[in-house]
Amino acid sequence: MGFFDKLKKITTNLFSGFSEADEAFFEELEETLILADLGMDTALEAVEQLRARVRREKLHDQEEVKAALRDVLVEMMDVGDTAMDLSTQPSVVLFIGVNGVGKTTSIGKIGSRLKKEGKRVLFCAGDTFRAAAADQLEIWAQRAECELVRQHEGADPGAVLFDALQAAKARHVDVVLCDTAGRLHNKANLMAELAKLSKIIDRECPGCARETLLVLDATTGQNGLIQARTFKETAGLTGIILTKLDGTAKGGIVIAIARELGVPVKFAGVGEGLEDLKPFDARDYVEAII
Ligand SMILES: Nc1nc2c(ncn2[C@@H]2O[C@H](COP(=O)(O)OP(=O)(O)O)[C@@H](O)[C@H]2O)c(=O)[nH]1
Ligand SMILES: [Mg+2]
Repeated sequence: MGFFDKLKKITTNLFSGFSEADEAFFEELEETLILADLGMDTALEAVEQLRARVRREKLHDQEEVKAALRDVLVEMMDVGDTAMDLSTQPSVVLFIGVNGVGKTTSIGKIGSRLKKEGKRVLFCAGDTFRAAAADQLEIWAQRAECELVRQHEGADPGAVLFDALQAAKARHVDVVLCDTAGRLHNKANLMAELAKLSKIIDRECPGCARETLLVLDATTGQNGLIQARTFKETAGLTGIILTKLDGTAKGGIVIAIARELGVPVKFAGVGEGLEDLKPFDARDYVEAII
């Protein structure tokens, strides 16, 4: 079974009655893509591109049209490097996003992957808003066999990050994965908090490789796109982690996000277990939904 087999196919009905790529087909395709949460603009553009390709390449049968549709969607998602830059020791990765999207869980899963690749990984419990948040990260640290730096509830996230970076340097940690609180979607707060964290990284680890990953819940569909726009304006995102792709028919949001924000999706989550997150592969993904 492929990683994306838990995704729902979005085009089954569309191609079941396929006879030719005529106007009726393109109209139905547009509707299907909108329902799958590509959003109006991205759906229209995908259909436009497919139409042009069908005409130019004189495509007729179902398999040819399907393959062309897959190519169009894969190309739309090709907006940048999907690998993380972890080229320095330490490298620092910030995980941001609203409550409940899967930040802490994703840190656990990514930590476990990096650990298995032989890296020394340290989690930074930067969500100090609730004591339970650090407890949850601690459980993931044990599961993933990663180190953890935490403080008391209500501590300054900047102080926790400072401690984590000190520890990382002293222990020759390869990657620091930093959790953040989800209550920062007020733009001014978010900007101030991220600027502060960024300054601490600059001071403690000048020139280090960094990622700022926005975690989004795929089941929230177009709402996720709105969140992503706000975060993009304020946070200097380097990538997206899309969680909860398992069992949703709204997986098309991946395509809308990549195309409209120009930020690559770097990881996808399809469940709650340690193994349920992988580097995002656009080709595998499109083959699972089309
Ligand atoms: N089905 C599914 N659930 C997920 C996935 N990622 C996270 N979750 C669940 O979403 C809930 C919130 O996750 P959490 O990491 O605490 O979110 P945070 O508030 O952003 O840190 C938890 O119950 C997770 O198990 C995923 O890819 N698929
Ligand atoms: Mg959390």
